[in-house]
Amino acid sequence: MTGRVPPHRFSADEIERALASLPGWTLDGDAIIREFRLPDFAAAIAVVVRIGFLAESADHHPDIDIRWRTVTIRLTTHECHGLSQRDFALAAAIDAASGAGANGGQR
Ligand code: HBI
Repeated sequence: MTGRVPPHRFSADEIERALASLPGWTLDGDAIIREFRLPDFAAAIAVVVRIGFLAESADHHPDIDIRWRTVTIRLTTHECHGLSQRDFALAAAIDAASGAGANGGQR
């Protein structure tokens, strides 16, 4: 534990508003998820490495599922048992790092 104050847990309204600016991300229980389809396995691994560095610098860590060239990212905040600003901030950074931009990312 770091002694940090747990982040604010977003309400359903706050989640809806935050998701409106993150096309491609969907709500899955207490998490948001997005699937990225890359050209091949090596590209998928490269994206995962970029996400890994982002996660470390944010001190916020997604669940990552790699299946051949499909990478599924799942974000939730353990500290508040729900979704927080940390999830949506990292989701936006992941979109930028994946080259997916704000409009789909499915290749
Ligand atoms: N990652 N997804 C996620 N959720 C957290 O609450 C979290 C994390 N990574 C690090 C982290 N919390 C730590 O800051 C605390 O557990 C100390």
